[in-house]
Amino acid sequence: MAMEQSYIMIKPDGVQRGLVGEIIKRFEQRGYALKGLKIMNVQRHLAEKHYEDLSSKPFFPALVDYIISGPVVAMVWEGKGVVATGRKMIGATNPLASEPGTIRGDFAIEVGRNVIHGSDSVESAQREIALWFPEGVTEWTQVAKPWIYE
Ligand code: RTP
Repeated sequence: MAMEQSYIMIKPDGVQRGLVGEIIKRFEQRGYALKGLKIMNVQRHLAEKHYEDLSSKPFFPALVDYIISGPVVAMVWEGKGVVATGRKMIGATNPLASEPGTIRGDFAIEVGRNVIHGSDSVESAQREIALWFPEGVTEWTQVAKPWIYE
C-alpha cells in the first residue's frame, strides 16, 4: 500500500541559519521516511508556479523574491498522516501565532521569514512533489516500519 507523502521545503532563511539538520531530525525522529532530498537554487518561474494560488496577494512579489534569495532544501517525507502532522510540526503560518515546540514557534518571528513550507493537503503534496521532483523520488523500504506502525 502506498503511504502518504508530503513536500517539505526548508526556505532560504532556514538554510542560511543552519536549521537543516534540526528540521530533518524532527521528521526523522517522528518516524517519517525521507524519500527525496536536494539543495537547490530556485528559478523564479518555479517559485511562481509553486505559489500560483497566491499570485493575486499583495505579498506575492516579496514571497517569490524570498524563495529565490538563496538555496532551499527540497524534501519528500513519507508516512501515515504526514501531510497534516507535518503542518502541525511546522506550526501556524505566522510564527508569532505558532506554538512553542513547533518549528516556526521555536525558530521564527515573521511571516515573511517563516523557515519552512509544508504541503497543506494530499492533493497539493502530489502537485508539489511532481513540480519539485520531476525526476522522481527514491524508492526504499524503511526497515524500522514494524517498530513505528502496529
Ligand atoms: P507555506 O505554503 O509556505 O507552507 O505556508 P502556509 O501554507 O502556512 O501559508 P500560505 O498562506 O500558503 O502562504 C505561503 C507563504 O507566503 C508567505 N506569506 N506572507 N506577508 C504576508 O502576509 C504573508 N502571508 C503569507 C509566508 O512565507 C507563507 O509561508
